[in-house]
Amino acid sequence: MSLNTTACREETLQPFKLYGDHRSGNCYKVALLLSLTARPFEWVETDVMQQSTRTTDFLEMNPNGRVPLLQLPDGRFLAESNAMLLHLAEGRPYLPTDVWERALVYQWLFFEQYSHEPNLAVARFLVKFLDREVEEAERLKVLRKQGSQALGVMDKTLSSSPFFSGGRFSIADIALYAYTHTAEEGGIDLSPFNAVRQWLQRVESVPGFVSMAQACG
Ligand SMILES: N[C@@H](CCC(=O)N[C@@H](CS)C(=O)NCC(=O)O)C(=O)O
Repeated sequence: MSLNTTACREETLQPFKLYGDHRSGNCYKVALLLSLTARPFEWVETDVMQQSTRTTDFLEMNPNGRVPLLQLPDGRFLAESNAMLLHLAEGRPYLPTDVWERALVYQWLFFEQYSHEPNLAVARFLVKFLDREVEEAERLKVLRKQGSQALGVMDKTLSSSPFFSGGRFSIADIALYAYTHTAEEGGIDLSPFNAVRQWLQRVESVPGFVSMAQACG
């Protein structure tokens, strides 16, 4: 059996399984890339509000108790959304082969997890899903300030480049799109960030792009 046949069997006969909550940007990142790369996958809705990621069965699959969780066609599990993006983009146009451009992808993936998502995603979660605008006012003030700073960093880069690495759409854009397009749901104003708003539209125009509602579920 040729290698190509093996790869084909893995991807067509045994679909990926993605455990995710349909409201989560981290889960959306992975569903979007699976769609863009035309891989069939089974979505397993895992409600974080119901603590479905903290059951004994789920912790068996991911001891960190979080979604997304990707089950590969061979049965192995992979946690962390950006690790999934890197794995699924290997050999695809969404991960540059040039070492510098690839380094820039890593730079933005780490930025997303340290400076961006912890502010934008948490602000959105507190406001939209926990309805704690009043109780968490002080915390939200800090999250919004830091979230706006992250958007400022993105805006500076995007004012001289259409995408984050090598002038081409990559998984860095997927990772950052996920919680940038929902920033205002957490009370973070996108209007000062012209280049970011134009980039959001560019991402949405990428061939094969699917929205969060279309991708997750
Ligand atoms: N760094 C992780 C973050 C994952 C994460 O925070 N997942 C949230 C949903 S967006 C979750 O599962 N929360 C449920 C919980 O903590 O119990 C990633 O990028 O995958």
